[in-house]
Amino acid sequence: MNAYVERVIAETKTKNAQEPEFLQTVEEVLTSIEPVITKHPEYEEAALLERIVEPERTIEFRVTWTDDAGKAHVNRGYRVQFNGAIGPYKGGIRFHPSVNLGILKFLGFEQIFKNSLTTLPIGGGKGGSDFDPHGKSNAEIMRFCQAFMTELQRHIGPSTDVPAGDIGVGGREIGYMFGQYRRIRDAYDNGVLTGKGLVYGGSLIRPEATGFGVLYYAQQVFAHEGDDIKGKTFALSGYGNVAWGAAKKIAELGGKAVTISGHNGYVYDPDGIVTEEKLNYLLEMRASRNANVKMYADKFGCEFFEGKKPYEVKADVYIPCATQNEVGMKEAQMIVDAGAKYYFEGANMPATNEAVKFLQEKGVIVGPAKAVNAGGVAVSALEMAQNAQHYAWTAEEVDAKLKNIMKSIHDNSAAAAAEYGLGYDLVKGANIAGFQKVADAMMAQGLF
Ligand code: NDP
Ligand code: 2IT
Repeated sequence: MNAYVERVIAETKTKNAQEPEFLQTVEEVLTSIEPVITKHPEYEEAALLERIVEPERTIEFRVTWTDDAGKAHVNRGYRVQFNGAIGPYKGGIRFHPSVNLGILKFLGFEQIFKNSLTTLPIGGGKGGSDFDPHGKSNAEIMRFCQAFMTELQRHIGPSTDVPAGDIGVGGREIGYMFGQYRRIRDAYDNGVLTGKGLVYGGSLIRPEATGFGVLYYAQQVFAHEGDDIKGKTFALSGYGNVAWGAAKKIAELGGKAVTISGHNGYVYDPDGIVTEEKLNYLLEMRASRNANVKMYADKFGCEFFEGKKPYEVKADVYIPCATQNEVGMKEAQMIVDAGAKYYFEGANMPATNEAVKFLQEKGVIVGPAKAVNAGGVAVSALEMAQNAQHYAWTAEEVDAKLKNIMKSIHDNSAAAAAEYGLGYDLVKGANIAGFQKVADAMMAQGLF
């Protein structure tokens, strides 16, 4: 391995020993950009890699809120402003009990290269809290969002840092956070958050963007392979925003999503999640106080497999849309055994590094998260552009731009891999293409 890459990985491991998810992505990205580092010895003199693995700023704060009985609770809030070389920090907010600084650093690090790949001017950031929205009333969610934004508002702005949604944060939460920002700052800075409701500056297609983008990217891969989505079965994990958008587009393109999942198991629907009623029910489930994937099985008379993951179902294409590291070696083996040729990452880092390598070795085409799910943040950047113009584009305009962006991401990744003699390796290609632009910007801007 390149000695500089090796040294920075080792130093990062020593410095961040308590952050396994962050170390996982650093190792994955740095090893795959090795040929670029070898080609550019000047990066070492400028400590480029040491800088790129260190967030420009991390903010950690207390969030105090009261439940419906009047009892006070304290959660931890965070914002990681990882890299602003190519634009304002941009990335979602996650509310989930597992959230800690290491998880947000992994997500923020991935976001740097994903955002660079979108071709739009956005830096990388991520935030969140260990607050658990499951089982909370609407009023409790509102009070939590207000308390969270009361502190966060002093660190963000339309040209400094622009949060959006992620796990546990959708349109409702963005609305409450935007309301609190406006109340405190007394300014209609609607470009400060994305994923807003349509009536106060949101963009058409933003709710669908991540899932639609996954399929637009997949279409490019299918075209490369001389294949077609029509008639294919898809195994999805998750039942939230990303899974919903993906299932909807799969149905539109003549495919069939046959599984969805949550923390407690998965549902198998052999007829496919293809009707409007079923697709809309996913939205209802996600919004309900006791959201749980079993609700789908109960409503539509399908089987629920408690405590199991959907990878045991045979499908042509696998698209994880839930959380990190749900695909280990066991699940990767199931995907290979099913004879599937395609695996696209809707979620962020859904597989271990070992599992991704194994899938590629076995000839499965892997579409990596930072390319495949970039449609969400790309339409967020289009929302920022519309807000800055005090204007709104039609759904057709936004959708056409999203399609073009996903094609560029695929083509630029494939071209970067080819340039370094890596064949059609979309994983390394995405890392190289995403990294190169950020590296050029950092080198041009001097030491920072
Ligand atoms: P949602 O909150 O809408 O849905 C999350 C889904 O993941 C639910 O089905 C949830 O099930 C499941 N899930 C969450 N945590 C776990 C866990 N620990 N184990 C098993 N299942 C879990 O989130 P999104 O759809 O927005 O996000 C899904 C993934 O996509 C995440 O990795 C996110 O980072 C990524 N992503 C999201 C984008 C967006 O625009 N929203 C853009 C790009 C990537 P349950 O409720 O049962 O826990
Ligand atoms: O992981 C992601 O790209 C997101 N959660 C979306 C971020 C955004 O700013 O729209």
